[in-house]
Amino acid sequence: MASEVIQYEDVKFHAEMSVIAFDQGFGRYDRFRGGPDRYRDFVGSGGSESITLKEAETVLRELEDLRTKHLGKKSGWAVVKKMIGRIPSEEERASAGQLVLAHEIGMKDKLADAERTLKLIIDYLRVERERVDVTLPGRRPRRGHLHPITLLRQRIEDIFVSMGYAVEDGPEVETDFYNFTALNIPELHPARSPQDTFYTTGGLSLRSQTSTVQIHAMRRRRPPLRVIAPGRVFRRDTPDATHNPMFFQLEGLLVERGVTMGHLKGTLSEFVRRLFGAGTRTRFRPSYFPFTEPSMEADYSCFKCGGAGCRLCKGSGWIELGGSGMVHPNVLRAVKIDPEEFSGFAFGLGIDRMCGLMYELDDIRLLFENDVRFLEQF
Ligand code: FA5
Repeated sequence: MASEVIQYEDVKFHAEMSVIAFDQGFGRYDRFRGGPDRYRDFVGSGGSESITLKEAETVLRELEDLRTKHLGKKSGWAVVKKMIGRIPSEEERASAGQLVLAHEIGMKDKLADAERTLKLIIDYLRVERERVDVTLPGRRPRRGHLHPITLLRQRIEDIFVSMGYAVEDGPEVETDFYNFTALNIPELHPARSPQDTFYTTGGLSLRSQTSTVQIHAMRRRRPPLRVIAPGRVFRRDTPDATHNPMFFQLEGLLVERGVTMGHLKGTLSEFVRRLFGAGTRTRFRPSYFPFTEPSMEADYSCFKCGGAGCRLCKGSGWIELGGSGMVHPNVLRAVKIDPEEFSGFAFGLGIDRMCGLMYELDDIRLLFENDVRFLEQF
């Protein structure tokens, strides 16, 4: 055919054959034609025809293949176009050119119409797939709750706040002065050993009792003052069912004019009545603390058996509340308060052991194991 002379009729024939072949191939995609709104028939609630995103993407790829096959560089159509140049008559060449162009536009229009519909369907279905239904119920986050020690601490705080006490805070890392010396425990004093704590090489230590806050409070606020100071303390104690090397205490301090042991006893008695019930009794035993004089241990009647004796109170009917006493004059002097003018009382409770008793725990170490099966019970 290369050297053959080509006539208009030849081009027309080959062009029409090619168009027929194209139309045969395109036939199954014809349903996607119909103008810019045709896609609506396939998507949304009003669509009468249906197609999935995957199907639409496949069809779009097939249309691209069809275009290459029938109109691409190596297609029969490319041959037809080349034939035009070999028509000797200029007039016929022009007519053949127009004819071929008209057919080409016809085929391309069909492809473009179907492709536009498919692209719109694909866009719509992709948005649909990624759409978030904001009306669906959310996933509820698991809520934590307060630790049993915190719950008890808050109950104790509420009672003392209602009696006019302010809640005071103090550092957990202390100097020797606050932890011992100012509390009337000089160097080499034997009272340091049961309160042995953790020291840094720089002369600091972790406080072994919240009594340190007595000194901070008296330096910060001058008397008259009423404070409680809950917080973490640290001791070189070997862990067992009633001991931890880290535990919580709550300190109380009242310094005013004319304070007596009667005020101290009345305060602690009222406190246990509010915490454990109106029938709760107290008793006081002599004791020793370097920073109080006189000193005493306070006990309260067992909240479980009412004093008859049970497993909880080990048969005695009494439970130990903590240490207490009248603030030692040396302590007042250490913070430049005149013991002739002011007097006061102080007390210190161990929250962990109290918490253990109230919840009937066999072992206070459970409180710090962070086992949610345990913690979820409170
Ligand atoms: C003191 O720490 C004094 N500061 C209390 C005090 C304050 C007396 C004010 C006078 C005036 P003691 O060492 O006894 O006292 O400890 C008080 C409470 O802490 C104890 O009753 C106990 O409940 C708790 N406790 C002591 N060691 C531990 C430990 N290793 N683990 C858990 N709780 C402990």
